[in-house]
Amino acid sequence: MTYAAQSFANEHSLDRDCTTLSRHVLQQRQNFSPEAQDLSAIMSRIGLAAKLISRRLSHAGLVEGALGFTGGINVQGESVKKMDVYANEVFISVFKQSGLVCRLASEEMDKPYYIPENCPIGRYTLLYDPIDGSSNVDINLNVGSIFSICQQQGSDLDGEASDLLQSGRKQIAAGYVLYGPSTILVYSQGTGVHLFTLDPSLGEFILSQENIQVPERGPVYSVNEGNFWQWDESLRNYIRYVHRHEGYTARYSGALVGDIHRILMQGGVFLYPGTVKKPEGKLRLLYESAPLAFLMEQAGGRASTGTQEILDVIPDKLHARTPLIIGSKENVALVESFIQEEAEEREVALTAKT
Ligand code: P6P
Repeated sequence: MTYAAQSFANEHSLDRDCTTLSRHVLQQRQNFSPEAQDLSAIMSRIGLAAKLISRRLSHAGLVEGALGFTGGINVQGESVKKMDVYANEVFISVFKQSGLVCRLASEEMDKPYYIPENCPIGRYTLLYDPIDGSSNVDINLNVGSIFSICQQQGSDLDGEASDLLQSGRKQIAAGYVLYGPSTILVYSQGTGVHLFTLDPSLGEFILSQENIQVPERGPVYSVNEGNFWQWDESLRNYIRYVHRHEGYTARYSGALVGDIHRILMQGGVFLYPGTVKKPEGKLRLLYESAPLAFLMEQAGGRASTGTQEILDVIPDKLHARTPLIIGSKENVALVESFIQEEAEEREVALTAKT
């Protein structure tokens, strides 16, 4: 190989290895404004949190006290895993002395956590699910972290962080970390969806895929069919449809991030519908459905409650839940068509009675 060709190959390889999270944020903004620098620094710290959690997960079975339950119950009424607590504290620690993030809102904390030294200078809030799918932790299956970055609106003098109760379209950036065979970080700041892979030898997340587009339609439907009899008839009709038609395959891991990543990469639809007992469903809007919806829309897909775009939902409380139907445009539309059909039949029946 000529020197020039070798030099080009080296340059290309080096350039790729130097496309870290912080550099990519600035590249995407094509400027070095204070806002761009802030987001670059925030993403770099999220990357640090992901590395710390990935390191813990990679040998949790050898770490005293890393696995199992704490014996506590979180604000969601769920049993808390030791890894939930550890990961939550990691995110808090990486943003201390950052001057960037004043508030953190987490699935694991009833109220937002304020980092005094960062307030009020830091005008950003991180909303996150530190370990999503923690039921998988003790059996060494994939888990994830989900994050959303918002700009603080107003002074929040009462410490209620009521400005967080806003549409998901106000998010500045959002993403997730998937702790799988490799640890990857997928994010968007509104200019496409990009994937970084952790290179343990460098200790850096390196860009490995840019501008991911979810297929218009896909074969996968991802849902916990164990809840079948708790769903509305419309969702049961959708499941009957995919059971009876060629070209569909079921995949469900019990951990949202892994299931969503499969949909993002291969197409299809993930559903966590409401049930008769819990019409609002299980998944939380501000730090699960909304960040994932932001990503999916950026990738050319959709995310709906079944009757409303997820990104248009304005929550009434921090830990509000919504039903979630998310993925390829055509697959989401198919699910919605069953919901619409059922609603129309009910309307007709109601009209006939009156
Ligand atoms: P189910 C994990 O607890 C989680 O919040 C998501 O990661 C996952 O998609 C869902 O709940 C699984 O819930 O009811 O199917 O076990």
